[in-house]
Amino acid sequence: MTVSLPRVHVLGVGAIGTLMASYLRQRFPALPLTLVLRNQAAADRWNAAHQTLALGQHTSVQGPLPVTTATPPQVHWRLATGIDAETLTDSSSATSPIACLVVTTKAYQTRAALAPLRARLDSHSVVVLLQNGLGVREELEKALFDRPATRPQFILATTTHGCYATASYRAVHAGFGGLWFAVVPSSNAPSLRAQAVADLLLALPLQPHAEPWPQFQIRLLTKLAVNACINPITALHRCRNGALISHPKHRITIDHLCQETSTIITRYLLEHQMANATSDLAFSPQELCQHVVEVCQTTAKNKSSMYQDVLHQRPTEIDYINGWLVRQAQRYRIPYPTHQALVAAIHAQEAEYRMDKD
Ligand code: KPL
Repeated sequence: MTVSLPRVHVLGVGAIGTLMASYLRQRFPALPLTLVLRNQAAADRWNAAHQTLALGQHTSVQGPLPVTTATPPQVHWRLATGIDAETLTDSSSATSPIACLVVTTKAYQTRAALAPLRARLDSHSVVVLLQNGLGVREELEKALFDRPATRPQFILATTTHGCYATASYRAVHAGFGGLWFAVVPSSNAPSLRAQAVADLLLALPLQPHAEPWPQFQIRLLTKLAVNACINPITALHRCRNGALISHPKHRITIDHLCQETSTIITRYLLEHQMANATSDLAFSPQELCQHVVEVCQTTAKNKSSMYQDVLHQRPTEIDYINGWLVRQAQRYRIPYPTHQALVAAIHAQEAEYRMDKD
């Protein structure tokens, strides 16, 4: 049986949204592609950008560097044309069902961004979530898709491609990494459409890897653990990743974070029956610390994504990184003083610049 290419809607057209939509358009020129724009201002910017997406490549790297780097394909500017746009606030905007929605909004924006599209998503839809941290899917299920029978099929994805926006609908693909994803098991019958979307992702020249769900969960937990032990310290001390390993004070904080994180994740693995010799080892305090130090070394010159958020006075993803660990620790009644202190300190910074803006 052949499944025709579903129309793909992309929600969240920042750096990663531009990367995904540009590569989808380049790789599948006949694929129907629609950008979902937040409001009229976004639609005006789309018109000012001549309804095109541009993805460039520079040799100088800004923004978070991927942990694994390889040479990006030698293309300097890709211009993606022939893309439709829908504005959420436009009363005449489409009401037709959405077959495939690729969501690249920040974790904390996702629920509000998806809510206006709820009526267009059902168990035949596939939603690809590309957020940092953990907890977004569970939040969406609780708030928007509480009836399992009408839930879309979720695909969770994570990327190490380094990409930053230079203007609206313009981004630079600065570092070549990989794209990993997994279809989330659901009680609904496995859908052919989820397979078609997985095939689309696998065909992108972004080093894609489809993984079984348990293996992918370990990948996400590992990324979360590393981000939780690096990002908030760099954001609070306004330092690059490399500084964390050269300052004894930061090394002590990392040690405490690794201890707490290891205990929390080990309990989580047990609860979800994911514990085995390999995962237990990966999340021992020693292994975790070693991994964090290695990431600090390989990304020494990077400003972490949370440091950049704080620098630009944007909300951070702390609630989906350390906040997620805190929520698990509370459930398990495990102490989490270092994570708690960091979450509180980042919230205080966010509140300060929110007040400055008001
Ligand atoms: O993923 C990252 C981030 O900044 O969010 C690390 C690995 C810490 C690189 O900066």
